[in-house]
Parts: sequence; C-alpha cells; structure tokens
Amino acid sequence: MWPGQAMTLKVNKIIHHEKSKYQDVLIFESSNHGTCLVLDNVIQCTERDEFSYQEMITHLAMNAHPNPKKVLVIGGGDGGVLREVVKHECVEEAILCDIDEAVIRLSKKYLPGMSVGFDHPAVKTHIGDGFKFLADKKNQFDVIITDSSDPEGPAESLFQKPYFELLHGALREGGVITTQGSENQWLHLSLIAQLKKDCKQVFPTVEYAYTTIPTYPSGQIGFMVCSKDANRDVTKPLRSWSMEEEEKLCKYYCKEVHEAAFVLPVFARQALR
Ligand code: AAT
Repeated sequence: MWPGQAMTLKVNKIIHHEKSKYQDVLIFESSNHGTCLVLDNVIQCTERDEFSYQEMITHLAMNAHPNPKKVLVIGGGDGGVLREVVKHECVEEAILCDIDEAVIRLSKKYLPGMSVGFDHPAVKTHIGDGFKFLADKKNQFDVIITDSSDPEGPAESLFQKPYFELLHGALREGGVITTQGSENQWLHLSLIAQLKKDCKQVFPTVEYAYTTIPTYPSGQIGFMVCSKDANRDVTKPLRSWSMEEEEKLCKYYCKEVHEAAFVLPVFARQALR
C-alpha cells in the first residue's frame, strides 16, 4: 500500500512467528519501540506508540456520545482499544469481535499492557469475521469501533459501503462509530475521499480526524468518525475529563486534542470536502 517507501526498526529478537488461518503473525522485540506486533508484514502496534492510535480511535467516538453503555469493537485483537473503552465508567458491556484467535492468544502472552483490556468484567470476546458478526445485529450498540488492519487482506470488506450499512443498522439512535480510516493524508488521500463519500451515503454526520504515530506509514493514521444523529457535532467532545483525570487516564488524548484532530491542512481539507 506504500510503494517505494519503507521504515525500519532494529530487531533485538524474534519472539514468535506463525501463519495463522488468516495471516502471517510476527511478534518481535525491537531495540527502541518495545515489543511489536506485525500482521502480513505490516506493523499493527508497538509498545512505545500504540497509545496514540488506541486512545484516539476510542475516545473520539466515546466522547462524541452522551452516555455510551454498550460498545462493540471489530478487530482490535491486541486488546488496546478495550483497555481504553473500559476507562469510561458508563460502559456496561464491551464486546470484541476479531477474526483471528492467534492475535488474541499471542497478545495475551506477549503484550500484557494492551491485552489487560480483556480482563475487565464488562468485556466479552467473540472470534469471527466482523462483517458476518454484524449481519444480524440491529439497534444494539451506542458506539462501534472498527480497529481493523488495512484494506488488503482479511479486513477488505470492512472498508466498503455494505459494511457501513451494517454499522448503521447495528447502532442505537444517536450512536457513533469510528473506523481506521484508510491510512493517511500523505499516501491515500483519494482512498480516504472515497471512504468518506461511502460513509456519507449511509451516515448523516461524517468527519475525518487523524493522529500522529511514528510506526505507521508516514507517521500518521486517520479515522472516520460518524454519527446516526444529523445534529451531532462529533468534532467537539460531549463529555470530557478534568486535566488531572486526563493525565491519569491518557497519554495522548485530551479535549483539546479531540478538537484539533479534525483540523486538516489545506490540501486534505480540499480533497475531503
Ligand atoms: N489495535 C491496533 C492494531 C490493529 S489490529 C487489526 C485487527 O483486525 C487484527 O487483530 C486482525 O486480526 C483484525 N481483523 C482483520 N480483519 C478482520 C475482520 N474481517 N473481522 C474482524 N477482525 C478483523 C490495526 C492496525 C492498523 C494498521 C495500520 N497500518
């Protein structure tokens, strides 16, 4: 997805390598980014910078909802998004559906700082394809977060309009979604513009936000943030923590960063208008 471009991390040691039913799964210890999870040759998370992605994809949606009680995570097998979801005391139930048991099994073994999310009593885990899981879910969730790998591979269907229709149907009134928004503005602006158009055909409110993260391509990744509510301004948090709480709970997300994440440079603003 990023021809002619690469980034490298120094490998101290290979911790685990297997071919699961769906993908090549590699876990290695890097010299300066801690333990790293790689699927089909693409870095999914490193211990050093994962918080940026996991906090942002989670709290942008959670704080754009007045009272999220029932939350669904599609993908996210490392557990980091769950860890963030259960920081919201209003959450009564958080379900995670990842296609690959290997990611969950290996994260529990080698990425304890992320997989801690699975230990919360409100969490239930389902192994299966996110698209299929959503097919018979109607009117059930306040927030759905799609923390999926890139559109080439098992996550391909999670970037297309029929998937957004399923998400829309599975949300309760006033519900909010975030999805991994096709990488970033430097590399995939036309893909992002298409994704935004597809979302716009399904959701009345659609906004694009992004975060910085050194180990994703070009150091940046974006999210589509959509609501079923035409009057919801997802760019402003409806709920927020005090500065002390922010500093206890988060390392990247705060209310100012929430608003800033939607402010785009001119070339991206034009392309996504
Ligand atoms: N938490 C940050 C890491 C990810 S993990 C992406 C997860 O999506 C993986 O665990 C993978 O098994 C799961 N997945 C892929 N396809 C599906 C599917 N169809 N249904 C359910 N789960 C799926 C994301 C990193 C983003 C990388 C950016 N370059």
